[in-house]
Amino acid sequence: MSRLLTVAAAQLGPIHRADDRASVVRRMIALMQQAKARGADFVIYPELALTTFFPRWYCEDRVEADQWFETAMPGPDTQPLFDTARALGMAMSFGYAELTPEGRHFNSSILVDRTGEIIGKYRKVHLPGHAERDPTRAHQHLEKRYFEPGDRGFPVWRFENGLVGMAICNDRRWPETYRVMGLQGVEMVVLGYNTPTTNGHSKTETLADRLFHHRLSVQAGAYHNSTWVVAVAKAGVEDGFPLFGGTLIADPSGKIVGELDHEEDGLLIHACDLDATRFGKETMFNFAAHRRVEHYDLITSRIGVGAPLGTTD
Ligand code: CDV
Repeated sequence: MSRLLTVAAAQLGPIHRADDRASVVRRMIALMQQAKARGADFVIYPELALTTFFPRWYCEDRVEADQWFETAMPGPDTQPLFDTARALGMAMSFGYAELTPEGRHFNSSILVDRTGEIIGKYRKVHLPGHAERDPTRAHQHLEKRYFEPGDRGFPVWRFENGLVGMAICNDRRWPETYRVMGLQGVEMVVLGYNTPTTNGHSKTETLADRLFHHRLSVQAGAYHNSTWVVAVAKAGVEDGFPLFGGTLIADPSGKIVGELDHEEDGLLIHACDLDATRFGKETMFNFAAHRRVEHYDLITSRIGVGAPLGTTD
């Protein structure tokens, strides 16, 4: 018998600075209700789903940015989302800015089961951008100012009769993200993102180039680890700053099985057979049979590029 998990990638259109959490949660609930009506069991929302993509805004005093962080999950504004999920029997995952009781700041996401219990938390490892205002850029990307790198690695959880892991936005571009989860047998990676349509520097890179690299990264991660990947955008123009859409689901062979073609709130639904991950895991990417870890040392011992190791013999 196949293990079907029907997922809903719940893309969110723009969230402006002036939009409050309660209005965003209402949009998320509307998407969840539609997803349930269309047969989904698991709804996945984007990175920093509750607010505008605030790392584009420079706050001289970092404490000012705490307005965008959650000190409790669920909190008063997000409780209705949890209540709806429990009432509908819907599992969910979404990203948010986390401020811990110790005053630590993370770009986080959670896995919530059908009873509304948080069973897993991930904190974004690969933080792009910069920590200080950069006047040469068309827009700021201050993740290194507002967050510290995740401190939990890339765990995988037993979830919905399968093995599920999380990643966040820039993590999707790093093969290590998927491989660490692949080594735990991951069958589905869920990830949200906020990706500007321009990079702030290049005059030549097109939106088509950026969407190509988004797809390439997700499809390669899926294929190399024989896992489903559900990638969910926050999209559209937030206070004049455009984010691309491109919400998609890649199957364990790396093929895209569905993709949204707009930048508004919307759903991409697919019944994912978790057993479809077996073929790749037992053949081309049978790690136990084929990996040669004695040659992979540089992956963890070096961070940047160093001297070449080639010899003349
Ligand atoms: N939110 C992100 O991590 N965005 C990055 C941008 C800055 C390139 C991304 O990888 O999509």
